[in-house]
Amino acid sequence: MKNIPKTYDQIDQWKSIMLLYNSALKEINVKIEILNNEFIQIYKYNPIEHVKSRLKTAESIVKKLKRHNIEATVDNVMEEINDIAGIRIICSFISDIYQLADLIAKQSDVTVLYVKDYIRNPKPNGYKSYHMVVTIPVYLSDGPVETKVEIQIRTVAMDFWATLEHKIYYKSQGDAPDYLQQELKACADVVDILDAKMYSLNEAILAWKQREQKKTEEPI
Ligand code: 0O2
Repeated sequence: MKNIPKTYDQIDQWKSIMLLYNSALKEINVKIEILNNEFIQIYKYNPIEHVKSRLKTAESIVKKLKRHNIEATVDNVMEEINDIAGIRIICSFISDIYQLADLIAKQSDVTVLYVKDYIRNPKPNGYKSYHMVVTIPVYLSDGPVETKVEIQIRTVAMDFWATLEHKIYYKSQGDAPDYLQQELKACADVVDILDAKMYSLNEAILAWKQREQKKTEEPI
């Protein structure tokens, strides 16, 4: 087995791997942009607030391997770490999340390896997000290479909670006192209420708009 880059050969190998994951990220980004543009064109509606993508740093990869007691080798990185290429899609409403996930999964060159639905099954700390690990072919000079990408889809409110929790707690690996964990969970519950309220407000406004439109269309 090869070790994490120490020699020039290994550094080259590492660079090739990162090029592969970076290319996979670009391909997924284009797919998402096309889906969003199509939505705007057909339904005059934009389900995606914004998209962030990133390549996991070597430091973060090694830390994750250590956390799972896995030796830091290049083979292990490719086999065991599923979020080297990560993309996060921030949607307006929960319904957008499932619709988008479905559209991504249906693309003929995308293979869904597995899904972790932390929206229907939130983590005990309150974390909510829809995760899909997919592969997508990256066409190199000597043929296609199926490359893993982790897609996280969540609402603006879920993202607000997860981003701050990541900053203040997630990386502390459960060392923080109980009362702080409870406070974070309480914040996650507020986020749930906010998501549900914004969704029902949106539905109510759409229904009101339809009624108003009908009124103007009715003969006098
Ligand atoms: P970082 O620093 O964000 O990259 P798997 O990938 O399925 O083999 P893993 O990684 O345990 O195993 O899967 P999971 O649970 O889907 O977590 C993947 C990523 O989701 C994490 O990556 C975080 O980005 C995010 N995540 C998961 N749980 C939490 C949580 O409780 N709080 C927050 N804020 N984010 C979470 P990393 O590599 O752990 O961290």
